[in-house]
Amino acid sequence: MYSDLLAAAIDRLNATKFLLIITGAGISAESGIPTFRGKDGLWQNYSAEELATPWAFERTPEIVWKWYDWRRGIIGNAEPNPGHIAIKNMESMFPNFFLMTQNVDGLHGRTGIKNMIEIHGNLWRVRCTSEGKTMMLMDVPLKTIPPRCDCGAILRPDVVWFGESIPTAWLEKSFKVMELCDTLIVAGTSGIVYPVASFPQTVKSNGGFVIEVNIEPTPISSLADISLYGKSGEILPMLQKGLKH
Ligand code: BV8
Repeated sequence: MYSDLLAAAIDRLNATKFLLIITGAGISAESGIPTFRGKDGLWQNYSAEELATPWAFERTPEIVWKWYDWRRGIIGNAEPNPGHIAIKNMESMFPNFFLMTQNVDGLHGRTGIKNMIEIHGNLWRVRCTSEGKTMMLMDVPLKTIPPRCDCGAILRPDVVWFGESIPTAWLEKSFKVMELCDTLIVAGTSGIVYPVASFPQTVKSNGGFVIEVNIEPTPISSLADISLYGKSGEILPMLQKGLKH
């Protein structure tokens, strides 16, 4: 029924008091959303520097805005997949649980999960470039590209771009849960983008147990205690079904 590695991961989870999960774009791949660095990746036709940076937005706001509109068009038709659902189900199966996602697509939030931070922001939210206040894009009149705040300043996607620091509050929360968790599941991330790429090592150094879920080996594989190679939409539900909690 289960491979030995899957059975070992389930044994570990059944002994876990605080489960931390970190996800990346791979968890949304089975919802039809292209990943960043895969063969059909989002970055394939563009370089991150051209689009996901503050200086790109300053130089060509319309191009950057339209790239996010294109992505919202794809994401708007996507549904959370069994991997997202399994994570939501796990939330109530552990004494303590926390999800940290790098994804900006909002799919985890659509499962109703509560204990979560979207550490790179959310592309359905926008932020005033002058006042810093945020609002949902659906509440903004789209008269111009990019749209403008009622103060007149242009609005930007409320995401963390390359070269931008992750908000301190989110970083502080991240380091707290990495200290407290006894098991980390890291699913669907290439382990390339910092500072999140360093988080599995931080959990390891804190004495935590690391379970990796990915379709292929990544830089995280060398430090993971268990690497489960396969689709997150298949593996995460199998892990969840094996839980006794
Ligand atoms: C920071 C939001 C301090 C926007 C994203 C030079 C100048 C400036 C900075 C740097 C620099 N060099 C390095 C840096 C640091 C930089 C960085 O790490 N760069 C990398 C490329 C080397 N990091 C930053 O800039 C961060 N801030 O460091 O602040 C600072 C400040 C000033 C100057 C210096 C430092 C901010 C990083 C956040 C960037 N924002 N997104 C947007 O999305 O539009 S990053 C983007 O990549 C997404 O958030 C994405 O989630 C994230 C990580 O990618 P993954 O999620 O891992 O996706 P990927 O496609 O790579 O991998 C998918 C994986 O899934 C693969 O492994 C695949 O095998 C697997 N998979 C596929 N299908 C499945 C699957 N697995 C399971 N099942 C499947 N079905």
